[in-house]
Amino acid sequence: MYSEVSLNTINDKGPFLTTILFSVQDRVGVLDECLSSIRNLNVSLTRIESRPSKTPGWDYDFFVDFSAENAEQLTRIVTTLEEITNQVKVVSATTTNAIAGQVPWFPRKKSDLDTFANKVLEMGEELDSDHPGANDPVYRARRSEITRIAKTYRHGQPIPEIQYKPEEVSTWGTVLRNLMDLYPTHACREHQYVFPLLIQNCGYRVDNIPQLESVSRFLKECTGFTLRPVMGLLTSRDFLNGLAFRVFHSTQYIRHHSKPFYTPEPDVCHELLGHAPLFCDPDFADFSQEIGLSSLGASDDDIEKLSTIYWFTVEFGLCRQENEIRAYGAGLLSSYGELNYALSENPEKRPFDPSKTALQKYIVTEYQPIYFVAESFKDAQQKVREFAKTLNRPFSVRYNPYTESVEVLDNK
Ligand code: HBI
Ligand code: FE
Repeated sequence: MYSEVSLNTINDKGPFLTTILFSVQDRVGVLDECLSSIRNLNVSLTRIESRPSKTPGWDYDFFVDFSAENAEQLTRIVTTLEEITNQVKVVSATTTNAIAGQVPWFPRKKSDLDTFANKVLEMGEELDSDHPGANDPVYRARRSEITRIAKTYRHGQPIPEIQYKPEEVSTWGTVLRNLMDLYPTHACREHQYVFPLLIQNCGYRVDNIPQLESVSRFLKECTGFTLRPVMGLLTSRDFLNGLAFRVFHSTQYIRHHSKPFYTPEPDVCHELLGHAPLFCDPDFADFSQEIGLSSLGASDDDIEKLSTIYWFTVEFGLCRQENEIRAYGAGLLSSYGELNYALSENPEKRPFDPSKTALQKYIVTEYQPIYFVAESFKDAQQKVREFAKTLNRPFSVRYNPYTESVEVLDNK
């Protein structure tokens, strides 16, 4: 299951960021012996994780990460461990030059996403001057009250409920009532399939704003996706990294009541009407996670390309269904005006092809002049996976759903 690095094939000089997997049979002190043997070689560990072993005859697997100065030291660690247990594998040994010099930090497990909680580009309090709520102190105070939840939220906690004010519910109702008219003729079949289920299970109604926690639980049952509250815009890198763990960062506040059909940023209408329904679809969930996995440790240039792909798919994607073109992008499914426009004759439509789509320039303040049409989510995922192989990253990753963590494989 794990790519095993053979010690005598390591030619690089090192140092190596190494992950070793060793298994033990349960007896008092055995882990201590293994770790002491590493400590005695003066090597410090950066991670240790355990799990019950899947290999017959062994009780526990341990994954340990450390930096080995050179191939000799790595060999010595392995041989020393082999005196205690003969079940030792080098899962990966990547030169730290490659890692430290080029590879940005990235989350290895779902709870690492807690580190993004305070890292927002725009703070709740400091709205741009052209934001409809910029000069409304009541709106701004309400926003800070809601974003505080995101700031203190930690992995594993239930998302606190919000008692939305009548004015907020009315804004939501206005948006929803309008969009419901267009969904039957404009939304993709996946959106149409799940919408009644969201009405039944999560309180999607014109007189009720659904709670993130309730929607998150429902998504989890459908595809394993979960929502995580966020204060505002994250960097593209952090935002895409979340998708690798099937986590969608979702705002919880609502747009300003003075302009129910306009918001310069994501809000709860955009997240719950545009994004959430699609994450209920298994193929779409896989597709989104594929973009996320490609973004882990990607270069800034590659993040740019993946963001552009995200933009023209998850946000503004169209797809072909029974010889018709339908919308699946959240930016369309949450905007009456652009949903109508996108399916009209006016904008240009091109087939989705990641290597071309990734280079397409776009503007965020107006309707898109060009949309990309996917054949299916499975096809789009396959294409993104092929595209990801062309990005310059010295390793590949695999998601382990049991541990909700990524395994880093040194071969591409
Ligand atoms: N952050 N909270 C949040 N929501 C988004 O939709 C979002 C983001 N950061 C970046 C981003 N979208 C896009 O610009 C893509 O680049 C990922
Ligand atoms: Fe969005």
